Amino acid sequence: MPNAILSLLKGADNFTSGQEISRRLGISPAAVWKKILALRNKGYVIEAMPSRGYCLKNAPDLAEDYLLMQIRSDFWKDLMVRDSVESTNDVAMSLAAKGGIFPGTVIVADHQTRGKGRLGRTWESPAGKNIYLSLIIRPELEPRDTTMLTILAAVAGALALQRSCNIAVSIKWPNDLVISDKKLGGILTEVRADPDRVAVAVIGIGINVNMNSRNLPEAIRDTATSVRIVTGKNHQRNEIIIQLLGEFEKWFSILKKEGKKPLLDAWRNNSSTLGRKVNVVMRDVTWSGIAEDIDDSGMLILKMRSGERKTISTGDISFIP
Ligand code: BT5
Repeated sequence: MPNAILSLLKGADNFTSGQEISRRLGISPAAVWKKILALRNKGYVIEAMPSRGYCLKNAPDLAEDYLLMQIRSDFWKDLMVRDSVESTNDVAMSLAAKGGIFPGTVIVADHQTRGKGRLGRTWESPAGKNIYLSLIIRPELEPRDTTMLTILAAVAGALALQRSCNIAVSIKWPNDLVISDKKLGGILTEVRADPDRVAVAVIGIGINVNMNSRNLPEAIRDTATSVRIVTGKNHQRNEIIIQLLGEFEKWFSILKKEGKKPLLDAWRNNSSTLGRKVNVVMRDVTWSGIAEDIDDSGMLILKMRSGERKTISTGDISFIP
């Protein structure tokens, strides 16, 4: 449930008097003051002036009640922010497996102790800096179309970052968000599927937001970047998450109503991969060629030197200079 007093202050252009808040919420002025103090304890900056009342000046950069207040849609049903978890994907999957959790739930964490990438790799997840979140959805897709969810999340992530931080993020096939070929975000989609339908999908998205070069863990110092490193300033994680959820909802609805083409085109328009010479490694096999396109299921079409085309379902790309 959105915090009522926060919604009131956020909706006001300027100061709101204590009396007005008391009246609107049906509580005493002393109770209003108590709630203001509770919000301040959570890191909200609320100015209080005896003659004018209260004014919200600033919010913590990652806050559950702020996010709940901003998400006004029927698509997103619930959102929780946790201080520290092993992996938001694991939390989401186990909640979904227990039932009683709605599709449309978002799990966000400030820190992950066992953040994971594909194939059992580690996702570096230091506290207080970045976005780690998992979306629980019931996508009504056939299992073979699961890749579309990764495509969708990548498009939503790239557009959200372009809009909220004004940076030139692009998508590296299959699941990376990059700037100048350095990785700034990754997506890990996991599903529980019946034979003909995806029963539940958990889409995990990690975005490096406020890490600076000194905070970059040793393991990724040469290959990774963050929004802060690119823009030189800190960004509100709340605002990026709100944009991301908005873009995800929008593209999900386009996928349902208009089919895959608009989404695949949006992916192509934001791709850093297409048209470039690449090596694609899949387990112990490497293919080289030009990354020509993606097909209708999001697989990479590689044009090899022989002229032959190969369709690749997953792998890791490196660019050939
Ligand atoms: C991914 O895997 O890129 C998927 C990352 C998904 C992370 C999110 S966070 C929320 C949710 N909960 C989770 O536990 N996971 C998801 P992959 O393509 O396999 O890339 C992993 C590789 O990226 C690692 O082997 C490192 O080389 C590199 N890497 C690890 N942490 C990174 C980081 N923070 N930034 C950039 N690169 C990183």
